[in-house]
Amino acid sequence: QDKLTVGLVYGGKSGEHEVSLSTAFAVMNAFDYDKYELIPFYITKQGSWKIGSRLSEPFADKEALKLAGGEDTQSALNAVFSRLYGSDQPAVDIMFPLLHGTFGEDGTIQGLFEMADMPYVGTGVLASAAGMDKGVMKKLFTQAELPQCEYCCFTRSEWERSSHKLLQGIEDKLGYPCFVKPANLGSSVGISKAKDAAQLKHAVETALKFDNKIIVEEFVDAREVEVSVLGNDEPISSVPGEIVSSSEYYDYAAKYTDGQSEMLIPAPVDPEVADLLRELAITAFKAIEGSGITRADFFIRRSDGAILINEVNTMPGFTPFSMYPLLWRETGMSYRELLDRMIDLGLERYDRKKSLIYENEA
Ligand code: G1L
Repeated sequence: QDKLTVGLVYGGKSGEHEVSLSTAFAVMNAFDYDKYELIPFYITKQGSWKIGSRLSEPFADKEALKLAGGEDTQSALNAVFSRLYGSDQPAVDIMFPLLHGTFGEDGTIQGLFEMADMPYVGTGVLASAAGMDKGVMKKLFTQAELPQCEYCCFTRSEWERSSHKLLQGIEDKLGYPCFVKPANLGSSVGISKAKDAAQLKHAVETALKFDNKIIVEEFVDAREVEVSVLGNDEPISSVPGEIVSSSEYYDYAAKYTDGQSEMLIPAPVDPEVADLLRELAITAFKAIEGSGITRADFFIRRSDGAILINEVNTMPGFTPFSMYPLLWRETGMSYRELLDRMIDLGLERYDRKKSLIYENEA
């Protein structure tokens, strides 16, 4: 049998548990079972692992993904680490993680796969961790000369030592309103808008409950536009899409909704703007040393049309109705083709790294 075995990992301890299950169900249904077999790995809300049996067709319903009566953590991790046991036939050819920061910082599940000598889909350890930390990300963007909004970044100890000086600095540099966020993007909590010095102080203290590093950003009145990037060393980018919260464009041709907001695909921007966005998205992917996939999120400032990068997301929404896959569909790649490509890229990265190590040992 020459089918590739994909280990689908989903669930997890985070608040994204249900999102992860729905996404895993969509991914499972899109696979071409002439090419792949699937082994489901479910991480419960308590953090234990369950492994299901090998599948040559999707489950009938989402609930079955919870693997009632499935095997325990030890069997699941034995399968992940099967290469290290010297078995000639590893249980899984490649792991496909659909998890959000399950073990605190991102890059951790990728690190587990690295230690297990197991290929995996998506960004590697470094880019996953960088994509999770807004402070590190912004420094990398600066280094790559990407335009971004004004911001301040400081730690808990800097705040404790000199909050007065920091508050003054923020006020002078950013003005009001400004946005205060924990640097770790894993927590969508702890974010607030400050309109004056008192609110700013309070906002920082709130954010410090969720992280030891804080980011404060200037307010930018802007449109929000996103671009999908796919590849390893020579990544390609998709057409841009726009996120709109109002019904401003209610008669626009290709309008999608993911329940939260509306998506205009492609984004109604001039062709030169679209080209620039696609180029900057690739620069951002390279700036965080991405591999596999990232979604680059931009602002287009209303006052002057300036393009600013907001962030890159290494674990974007990934149902067939999410921005990332929809942008590829508009660019000419189906959801199923996208899955094929992502798996190829994960295997390619593994093979390249493998040959490097062999050279070093020789
Ligand atoms: F590894 C991939 F394929 F790159 C990958 C990993 C994770 C793509 C998308 C996601 N997304 C998520 O895990 C989620 C936070 C949307 C939960 Cl499903």
